[in-house]
Amino acid sequence: MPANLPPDYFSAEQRFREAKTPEEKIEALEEMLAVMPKHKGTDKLKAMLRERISKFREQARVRKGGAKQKTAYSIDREGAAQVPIIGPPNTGKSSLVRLITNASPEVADFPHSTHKPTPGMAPYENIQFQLIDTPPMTREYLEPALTDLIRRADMVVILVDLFSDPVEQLEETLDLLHGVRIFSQACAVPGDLKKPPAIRKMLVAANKMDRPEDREYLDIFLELSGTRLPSIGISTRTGQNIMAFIEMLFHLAEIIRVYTKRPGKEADKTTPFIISEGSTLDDLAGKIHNDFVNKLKYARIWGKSVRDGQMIQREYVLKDGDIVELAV
Ligand SMILES: Nc1nc2c(ncn2[C@@H]2O[C@H](COP(=O)(O)OP(=O)(O)O)[C@@H](O)[C@H]2O)c(=O)[nH]1
Ligand SMILES: [Mg+2]
Repeated sequence: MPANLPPDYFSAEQRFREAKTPEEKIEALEEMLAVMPKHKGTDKLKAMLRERISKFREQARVRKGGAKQKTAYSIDREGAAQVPIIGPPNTGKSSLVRLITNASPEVADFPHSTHKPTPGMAPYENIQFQLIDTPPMTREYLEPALTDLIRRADMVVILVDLFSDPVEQLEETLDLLHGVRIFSQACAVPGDLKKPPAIRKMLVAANKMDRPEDREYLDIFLELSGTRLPSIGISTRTGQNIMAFIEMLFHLAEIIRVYTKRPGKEADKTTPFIISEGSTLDDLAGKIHNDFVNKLKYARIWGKSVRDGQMIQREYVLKDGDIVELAV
């Protein structure tokens, strides 16, 4: 069992043991996965939990007695992270997904034009994020399948309209999430919840910042909302800050890209291993193959903060962009 598991993990594990239905088991397992620290030594445990989740999904399916219930809201994760774009109607969620992914959800100047989630892949250098366009969240109607999708995601973008009371829009969206026990990394979780909360990394993007002078409105929004979430002003119309937005996703995801090579060969820089920040050489080896950890004779590294070809130990903490030569 990896060290440093947080108390939330053990309370979810307790719930897992007490769960009676496959659905309850899945919920608890997903929470265990979500609260697990993103550093060394958790990869195997994560794989095991994912395996158990798919086992209980199968059980749930058999119990329901029918073909696999694939709804529009069960979207398989692809790429480095799954990121729903959520928020009130008309803030530009569909426009954003249209602009930076290969998907083309419908954009309209009236609210509620999006009825079902649409995933698309957004490239960042040599990796991709899976963004998901979603139907609006309002106090009048909150789709339970949407909140389930948010719970399964790696992180969440709350998109507000800089010119439609963004303070209220952000507050309303956060209230709705809190109502279904989904909290951000930046807020205090109430202690009196009947069921454990889900903590998701969140980012706030204020859209429609089309003109340079609109920057002032962004500052006012940030000041008035007092939000401690990472925030950025963007415009899907002009493309303002769109690259910076994708870069923020990369930093929030807390992942690094590492390339491997065999002695005497060149590294393939097009297909990185995507691993959690803080992962060690041992974690990387375990990810390549179970046996690899034992077979590994030595490893050398090329990177920004090391001497070229320097030998590294198993507990060496890898950095984004490192090239590792693995000798077996
Ligand atoms: N001025 C401006 N309008 C935008 C921008 N992004 C989207 N819109 C408009 O906002 C309206 C709603 O966009 P849509 O993407 O359908 O929003 P959704 O309901 O959140 O999916 C449409 O009329 C868009 O053309 C932007 O960056 N600037
Ligand atoms: Mg839409």
